[in-house]
Amino acid sequence: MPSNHPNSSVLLQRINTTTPSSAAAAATCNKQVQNNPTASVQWRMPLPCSTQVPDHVACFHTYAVGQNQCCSAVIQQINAPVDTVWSFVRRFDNPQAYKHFVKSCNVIVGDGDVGTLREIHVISGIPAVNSTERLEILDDEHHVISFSVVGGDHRLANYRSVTTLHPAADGGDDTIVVESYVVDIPQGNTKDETGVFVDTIVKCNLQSLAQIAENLARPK
Ligand code: A8S
Repeated sequence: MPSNHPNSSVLLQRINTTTPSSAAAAATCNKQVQNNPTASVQWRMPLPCSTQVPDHVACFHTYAVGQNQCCSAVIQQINAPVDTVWSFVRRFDNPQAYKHFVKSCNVIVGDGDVGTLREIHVISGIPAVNSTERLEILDDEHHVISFSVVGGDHRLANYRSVTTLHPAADGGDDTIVVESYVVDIPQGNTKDETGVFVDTIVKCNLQSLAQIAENLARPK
């Protein structure tokens, strides 16, 4: 690996996801490292090594993943400026603006700051009814939003996701959206099945986000 690569430390962490390097990965990202040697968590960054993301973005997508958990990421390039895409993504109170599986959303506690709780109801045909979700990060400067699932009638216990936006490196006005998550593997399902299920939902959401933002950004 070339030592002058701007993201070299991050790449190293992504390749070495086993316990010895986990402390380094977490420390670089200012995450708390668990000292319990018997704890069966691995620090993981579920981004492909071929994906060039700024270091501060990569850190947000670093997770402590338990043995019964699944962790993955979806990346979507959108032909619209970051601010346009962010105007949809930041609206914790209005996920249905681009998430087509969401039928309705009500804020039940809070006013849009970290700690705000929303209850969403999903459309029929999905093995879920509703979900209670907590806003964990809302960073308008760095374009980072994160929420966790804290209740509801569905199979995705302990779901937590982080979505970041950054401008595409290859010029133009494109935005790169990175959405990663960690979730418990439901009883009766494999890690692969869980990953396919959740990746599909996240991909649908990001494709819909792309369509809406590109439509708004397109010259009339
Ligand atoms: C999101 C991401 C996900 C949403 C999942 C993965 C969910 O809303 C749906 C089906 C489920 O089984 C779980 O960003 C849950 O919203 C569509 C109800 C949480």
